[in-house]
Amino acid sequence: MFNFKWKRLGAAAGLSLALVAAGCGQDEGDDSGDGESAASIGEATEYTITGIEPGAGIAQATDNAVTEYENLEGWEHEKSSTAAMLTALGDAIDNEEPIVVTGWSPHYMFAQWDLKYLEDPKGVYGGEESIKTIARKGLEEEMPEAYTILDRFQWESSDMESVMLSAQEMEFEEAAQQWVDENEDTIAEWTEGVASVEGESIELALTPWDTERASANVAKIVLEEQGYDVKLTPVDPSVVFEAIASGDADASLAPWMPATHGDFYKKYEEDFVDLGENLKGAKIGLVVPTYMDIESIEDLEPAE
Ligand code: PBE
Repeated sequence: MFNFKWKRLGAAAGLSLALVAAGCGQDEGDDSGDGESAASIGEATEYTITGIEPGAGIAQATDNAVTEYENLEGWEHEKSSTAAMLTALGDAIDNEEPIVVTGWSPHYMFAQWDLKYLEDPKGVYGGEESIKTIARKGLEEEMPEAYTILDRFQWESSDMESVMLSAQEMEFEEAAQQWVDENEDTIAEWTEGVASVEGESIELALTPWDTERASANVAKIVLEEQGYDVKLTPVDPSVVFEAIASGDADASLAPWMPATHGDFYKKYEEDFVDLGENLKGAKIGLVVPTYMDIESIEDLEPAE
């Protein structure tokens, strides 16, 4: 899925990962590999899933997972921030220690490290997720030009990833501008036959993750080129839906469906317009380094 090379943490980390991968399947369980057995994963992680911001859809899903999987009895879902989760993941990998995190794609974590999703036989995290565009009722009639562009906004994971990658080294605004400049044909399709406007204000709600910073900043530039005055408002997922449903914000490209934000979606379903997918092939779940010798959430052992 990731067809670019993400900057590595360092050659040493890359090398040790390669060695671990090469050693896979040999001498299992008789040396440092002990850390990989299911029972000691629980002990080594203190029966903790390293999560992200409490308002995230994936945080809600993970609370559900801890309740629904009997083998997660006694496990704690520790919520903090995406940055803290990524630091903990990087540190664990540097030390080849076990760690279980809440992860999602598109995200550079999969390009930076060798990671795998744990199988989710109960389907708590859904299967394949899409990112959707929603608008407030009345937007189509009041701002048909913006509505048409937002309705046509569709891109691939690789597009979103390229903005996210550039944004590691520059502001999201700049990274989005770069993508817009390199994808004139796509933008031309989105804007074909759409009239320009004169400084009409439009507000897009987004969630505070890089995936949505990428899409919102691209939408902002395209709408600005059309003559709009665009405001981006980052809020928690629940507030995104609330803001669109109440008409406080005009549209959002942030909802992950059907699993991640399904509860919020259902709650406000009658009060917004669904413009369909803007990106397919997203995913959320529990993620571990590939050197860990488990494949499924059900392989984790209950706390004693
Ligand atoms: N995420 C990224 C968000 C949506 C985008 C998966 C961390 C969430 O869980 O709400």
